[in-house]
Amino acid sequence: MIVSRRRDVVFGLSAFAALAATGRAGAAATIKPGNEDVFVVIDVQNCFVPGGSLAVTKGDEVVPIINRLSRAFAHVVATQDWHTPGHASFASSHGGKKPFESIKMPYGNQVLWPDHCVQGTPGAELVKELALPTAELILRKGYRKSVDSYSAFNEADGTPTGLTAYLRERKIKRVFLAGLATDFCVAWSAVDARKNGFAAVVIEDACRGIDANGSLAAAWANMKKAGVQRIQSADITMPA
Ligand code: VGL
Ligand code: ZN
Repeated sequence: MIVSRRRDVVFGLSAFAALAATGRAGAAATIKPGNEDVFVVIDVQNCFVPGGSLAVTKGDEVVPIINRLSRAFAHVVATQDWHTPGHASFASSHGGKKPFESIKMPYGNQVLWPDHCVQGTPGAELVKELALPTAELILRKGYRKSVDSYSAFNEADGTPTGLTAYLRERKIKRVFLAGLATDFCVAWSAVDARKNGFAAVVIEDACRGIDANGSLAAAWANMKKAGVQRIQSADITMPA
C-alpha cells in the first residue's frame, strides 16, 4: 500500500532527524532543573581555549552550548582559575621540571602546568563570548601560591573555598557542571560536590578534556565511583 509506505518513509526521516540532533536514538529531554539546582560553569577562560597557554582542544566549542544551557537554570555560578605569579602548579616554578611532569607536594601529587590564569592577566579573563547574564556568583580559586585548587569546592589540601557553605545556605541540592577541563577542574569539582553532600551531574558535551596520560578515562571512572551522573545537553529540558 502506497499510503502506509509513505508513512514509513516519513517516520524514518523524523527518527533520523532526532538521532542527528541528539546523537542518540530515542533521546528525549528528561531533566528539568528547578530551584534547588545550580549550573556551575567551570573555568571557561582564555588560557584554556585555543590560543591560550594551556589550551584544551576544542575548548571554545563549549561556549555556545553553555550559553544556551544557562537559560534552563534558575541559579548559575561561574568559576575562574586564579593563580598568583610563580604559582606552585607551574612547571616554571620548579627548576628543571617540564609541563605535564608531576611532583610530590605536601598535599599529594601535583601535575605541573604551563603558566596559566595568572591573576589580572588577559588569559585569566572569562572567554569574551561566554554570556551568563544571570550568573549570581563568580568564584575564584587557586589563589594561594603554594596550593592548587582544581575543585571549586575544596583546595588541594582540603581547605574549603566557601562554595559549599554558599550553596547550602541557598538551599541548593544538586549541582550541574560544565566547562573546562573535563578531566581536571570539572571532574574534581563534581567529585567534591558529592563529598560535600550534593547530587552532581556532569553535562559531557558541554565540557572538553585535556586527556594527559589517560586522565580523561581515569576522571570518568573516579566520577562514576563517587556517584556523579553523566548526561548530555540534550537531556536538559529547555524553557520555551
Ligand atoms: C585546570 C589544569 C590546571 C582546569 C586548571 O581548569 O581544568 N587544569 N589548572
Ligand atoms: Zn590552574
